[in-house]
Amino acid sequence: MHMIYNAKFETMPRDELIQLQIERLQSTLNRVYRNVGFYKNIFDENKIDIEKIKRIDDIRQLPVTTKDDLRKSYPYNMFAVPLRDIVRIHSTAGRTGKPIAIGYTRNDILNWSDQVARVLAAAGVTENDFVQIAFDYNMFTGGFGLHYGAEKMGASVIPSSQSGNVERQIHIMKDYKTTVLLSTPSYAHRIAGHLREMGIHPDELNLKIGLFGAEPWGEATRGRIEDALHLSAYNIYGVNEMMGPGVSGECGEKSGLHVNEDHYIVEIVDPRTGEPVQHGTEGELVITTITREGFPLIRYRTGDISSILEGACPCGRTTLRMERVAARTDDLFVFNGINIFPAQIGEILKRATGIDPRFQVSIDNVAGDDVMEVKVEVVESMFNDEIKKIMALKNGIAASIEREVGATAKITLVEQETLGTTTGGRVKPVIDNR
Ligand code: DLL
Repeated sequence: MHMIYNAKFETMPRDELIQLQIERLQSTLNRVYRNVGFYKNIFDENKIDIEKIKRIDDIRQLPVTTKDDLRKSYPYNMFAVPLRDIVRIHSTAGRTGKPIAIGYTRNDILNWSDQVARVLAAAGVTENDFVQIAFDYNMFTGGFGLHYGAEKMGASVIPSSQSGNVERQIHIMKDYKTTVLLSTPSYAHRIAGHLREMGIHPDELNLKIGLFGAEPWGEATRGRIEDALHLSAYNIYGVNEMMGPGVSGECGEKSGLHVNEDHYIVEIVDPRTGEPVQHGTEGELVITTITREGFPLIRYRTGDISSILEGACPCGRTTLRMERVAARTDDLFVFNGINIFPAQIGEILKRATGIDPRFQVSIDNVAGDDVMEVKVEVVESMFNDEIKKIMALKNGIAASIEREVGATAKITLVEQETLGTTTGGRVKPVIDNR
């Protein structure tokens, strides 16, 4: 049985935990009402009397917060503390390419580290481990978030980041005797592929545990990664707006992800009506932060499809478990750990072509590597251009996607009306064949 990092909160009797959630929710509501104009306005508009939110189910009376609300308040309008109290800023993709800025106070960072340490411990990581963090260290929360948590638990942290050079990653793993790998599942796949090419048997490495997240993956992928890297693979979930990784993670049972409920209240709602659904029913995951100082969010619609699992977990934790996230309610897709809205690509295409072309993104897995192709419908006259001009257009689009979105894509120009449409005449923006 793996160690429980913060037994006080992870094994708290449910009635006490719920009481704690209510108290923390009330204080959060008071703070956002006082300090965040957006919440004052929507609470007033909806005639919300925060004093009347007394039971956990009362949360349903509160309005939801969406990604668009956050985008509109870019950069600092949703921060609930003076900027001098912010010690860190991360960011995430908004719907149309305009980002969302996320602020953390010193306390937020301490809480976040604790949440991550719990998730690592639940997978069996201890202070004796060498933890290689192959997530990007930048405005994305993966690298820094996991780093602080792993360091907090006392592990030896190797911040290798998600470098394009997979062989270097493997050399580090070999030389430093890495025992725990943290990355996206697709990157773990790439590592496995390179290992084979380099003729290194996984037993020449010291890997025991892998924690993978930031994009959807299932049991088939778990099996493939475990076989290829000879480790035990665990799912970790998080959202930049909710600090980052650390919202939930699997324990030794590998049957659902335990939510850090002393920091987050989770609900599942019907994505069409917004009405809460019963435990066990699939719907959209909605999260409320209840300890966050810098960037508290009330009923944030994550766009992720999940469900709440019923019943106690044999691991001893009393916290609710969520089903792994396999799909989203919107067009956001995750490619090599990067969140991308098709609209971001649309903006680039508009600029590059001078028209507003129809396009379709397709994602495939080719021999373990995820690859992206963007098909763009261009007007016929463009095909009459010299080859040189066409090449320049394609290269320009690819370079902009690389620079602005951070992803490599193959660009294919197609004639108008060749992309298939769904009912309603809309081109399906993303075809995910992974
Ligand atoms: O991906 C935070 C993170 C970093 C999680 C490292 C785990 C490990 P964002 O970039 O904001 O944050 O992306 C959040 O990614 O809404 C899901 O759609 C998807 N996602 C994250 N974890 C998982 C997972 C980080 N374990 C979005 N399974 C979320 C499926 C996941 N999807």
